[in-house]
Amino acid sequence: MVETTLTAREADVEVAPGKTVHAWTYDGRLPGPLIRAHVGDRIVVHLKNELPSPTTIHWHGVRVPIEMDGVPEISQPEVKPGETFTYDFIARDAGLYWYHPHVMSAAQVGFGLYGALLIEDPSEAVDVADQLTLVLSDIGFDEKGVLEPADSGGPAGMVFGREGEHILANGRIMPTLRARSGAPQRWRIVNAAKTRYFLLDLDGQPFYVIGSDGGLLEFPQTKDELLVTPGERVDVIVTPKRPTEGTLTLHANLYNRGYGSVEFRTNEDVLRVAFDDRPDAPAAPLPKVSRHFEPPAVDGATRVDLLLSLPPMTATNGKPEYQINGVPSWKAKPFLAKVGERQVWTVRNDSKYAHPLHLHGFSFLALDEKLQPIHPMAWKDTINVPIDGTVRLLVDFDERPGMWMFHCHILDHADGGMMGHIHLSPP
Ligand SMILES: [Cu+2]
Repeated sequence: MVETTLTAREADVEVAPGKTVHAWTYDGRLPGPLIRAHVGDRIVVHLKNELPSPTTIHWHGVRVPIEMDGVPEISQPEVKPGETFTYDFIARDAGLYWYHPHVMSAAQVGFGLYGALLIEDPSEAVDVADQLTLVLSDIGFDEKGVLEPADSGGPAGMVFGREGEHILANGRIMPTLRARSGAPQRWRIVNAAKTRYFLLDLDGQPFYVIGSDGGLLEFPQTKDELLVTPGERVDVIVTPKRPTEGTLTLHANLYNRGYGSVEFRTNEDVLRVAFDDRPDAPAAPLPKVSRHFEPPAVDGATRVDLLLSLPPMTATNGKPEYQINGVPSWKAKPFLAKVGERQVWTVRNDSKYAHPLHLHGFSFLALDEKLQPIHPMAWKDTINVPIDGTVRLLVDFDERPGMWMFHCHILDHADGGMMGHIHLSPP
């Protein structure tokens, strides 16, 4: 059993030498503490709320019972200031997951409330000695260290999705990672930013991708750039090699997720890799990491169509609203599913902004336009739906009935209406 207490409270945290933010934190830390467990462990987390606002914890990507999903008024009551709530569930699947509030999510995540949960399966050991969990995020604050208000920019801020000005890697602005040149490192990365996309580039050195949201891939895939959208995780092996200039930089390249994301901007930096004095490690083949997936049959699966939109003239009280199938979340009726049912969702994006769609409680497989699995197969719970793009996914609803949410993980978009529910009923 892994048992811990997380105290949600305000704290001054140093994000760079001499630069302090008065952030919202778990245990005074940014990001919150890394929770580590093994498959089969029981995880018990006592949340103490010392914030001036109600909160909860959502265990992003974890197959928890609905009572542990952290959605107020659906799975649990809000945890009010001064109260505690105990989360208690079994770690069923290996992978990097993360935790964050599901109350005023855009505000609370943007203020600093997030942390990683690493669930390991000893039988899936990957032979790489140097391992790092990397929580990427961003934060906005003024010269006095006061957080940028959650409603900055008004309705236009919501439509775009608010990004914090400063990129953080494990809570630090542009930290330095020390490495031995030529020695492989395993980086498990989560994008915990409320809006920002990270298109990662290690000065052109390749990423050997071995895992995704829900653990290992069917087989590894080498990439020069790595897109990690809000809520997503990637598991990669990098072999940083000393360049002639001495250090490497992990950049966040521009990705067009809608107007304002590439205009008037340049690439930004995430962290620096510096090399110690040891000679280059001898070249060695990268570990062969694979995983068996049952090829999914789509015959007999229930078909569900989702249309993501931002109608130009629609408004509730004069404000723009994001919609799924023509309605914002506050007017939506739940989608329906039965325990044991297989569904194939076709999600079309008609909004001129990209959206990382997240399904609570269940993982899915991405399919191509012929409804065949996209290889390498991967368990996903968050998937990017590009501008004018369509994604297709297959989901099996297992034995956990309840009201489960799905929403854009640009949390301003979720607050702005791009959210829905699935009522999963017993067979
Ligand atoms: Cu969105």
